[in-house]
Amino acid sequence: MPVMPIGACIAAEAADRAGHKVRVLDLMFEADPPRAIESALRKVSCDIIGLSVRNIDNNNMREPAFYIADLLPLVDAIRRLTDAPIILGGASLTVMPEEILRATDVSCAVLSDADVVFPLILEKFSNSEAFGNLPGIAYIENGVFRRNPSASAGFSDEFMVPRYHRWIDVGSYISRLASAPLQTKLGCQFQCSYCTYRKIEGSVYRLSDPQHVANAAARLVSSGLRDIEFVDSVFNAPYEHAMAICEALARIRIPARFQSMDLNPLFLDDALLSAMEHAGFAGIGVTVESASDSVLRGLRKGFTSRHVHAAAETVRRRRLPCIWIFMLGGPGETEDTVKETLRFAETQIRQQDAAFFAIGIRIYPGTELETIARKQGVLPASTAEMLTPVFYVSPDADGVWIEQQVKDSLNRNMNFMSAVSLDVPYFSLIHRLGYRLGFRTPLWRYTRAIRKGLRFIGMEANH
Ligand code: B12
Repeated sequence: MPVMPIGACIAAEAADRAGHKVRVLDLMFEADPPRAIESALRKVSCDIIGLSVRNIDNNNMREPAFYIADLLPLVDAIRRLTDAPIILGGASLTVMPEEILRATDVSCAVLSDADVVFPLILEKFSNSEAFGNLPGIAYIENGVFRRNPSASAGFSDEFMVPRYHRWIDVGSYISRLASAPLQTKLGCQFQCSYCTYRKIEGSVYRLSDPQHVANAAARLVSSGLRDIEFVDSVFNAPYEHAMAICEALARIRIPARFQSMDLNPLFLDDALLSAMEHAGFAGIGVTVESASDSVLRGLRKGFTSRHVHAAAETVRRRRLPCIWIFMLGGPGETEDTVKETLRFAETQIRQQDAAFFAIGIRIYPGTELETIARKQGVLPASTAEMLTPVFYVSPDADGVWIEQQVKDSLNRNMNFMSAVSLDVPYFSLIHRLGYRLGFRTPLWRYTRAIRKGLRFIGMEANH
């Protein structure tokens, strides 16, 4: 699933505005990334190289992919051709900075507010000055990991929408049904036991000005990017902010199709969905994870099965397409709770909507899930070893049994999918074909049609 590299483009834009000469090499569609790097470095001589590393892994227990292993040959390719310092940035660094810095052995990483901090680092390197006291960075000094607190000055409205056309081949993304990311705030106040969002964005909200968000959306649309996805950790919290964003979007009346994959059922009501419809939303995702109270408690979701059922009723009253996202195997999961969640999905989700099931939860260091897993004796890996994906499945539920239940449910419900459905080699082809056939994002709206089509030609994923 191609995702536009917003972080890399923000870093490039900030450096450019600070007066540096900037080139972006987007490796997303390169068949041989190390070779692409070598060929670029033979043409351009660089003083400093920034690497944007978004994902550590694919969060998929059944077919885990470990992307940091792919990063090392890229760093080697750079080192073969230049001595330029390498600076890392991206969500993966905020999740596991020490482990990735040690694995790659590069100069430093930017962990927050790249638009401010990246130009400051560039200035320090340009003047051959020490950079160790800059806010929001991490580095290894004499074998010791150092991390400076961020000096957050609030949400930066200025860099909300980088000039994508200047930095990357936007057409390649559009033709694969990618949506343009737009962030309206930083911060997450939920306490979910497995989640990294507070580690990445902090737990204090930093809100943007809704009118600036609307203006940014208008700029995206006028540059040909009509499919816009809100990438806030949770779109509808704080509720008033989400409402203000929708109202500002509705006022400017632009031909955009908005989506957000991350709505919390606690703050999902008719007024919000009505405001989202007026704003031009084409689809929403509700991340309930489970419909069972004991699992919701174990995941520390902060809501109960009553809220999950109420959210389903609200969604059924509106016309917005919705995808329901579930995560099975969390603390407190048993055979009964799995059945309860699947029963909810099979009876409460409309035929035209979709459901996604993940099985097993990626354990990240520093989360409450890590503590729970260690207490239960199911996590032998040390913190450093946790860079390579490790997953949690409740000791009270058998992973293979859960997989079979999900498989059976998928066979009964053509609008359901699991990580296995996405892990097929022709997934990218589906996107390109979908675009040519006139499908528009979010693609999950067509889950039933796509699965039926694939089944008809005998190519459906073997769930
Ligand atoms: C929205 C979102 C999605 C959306 C994206 C929609 C879209 N159109 O962009 C969807 C649902 C599609 C998605 C998919 C996936 N996601 Co996601 N997603 C997020 C989320 C919530 C926000 C990402 C975002 O855009 N943030 C806003 C931008 C501005 O922030 P940023 O990219 O981090 O960039 C900032 C800094 O990192 C820095 N920076 C970035 N690059 C660089 C480079 C340099 C040199 C410098 C100096 C700085 C710098 O500058 C930016 C501004 O400060 C994050 C969690 C989070 N709160 O960050 C997870 C997250 C990024 N996703 C994650 C994962 C794993 C995935 C998937 C692999 C899941 C899956 N199984 O499919 C896929 C991968 C898709 C892909 N091709 O990469 C992980 C990645 C880390 C990890 N654990 O491996 C995160 C962190 C969540 C988590 N579980 O911890 N995701």
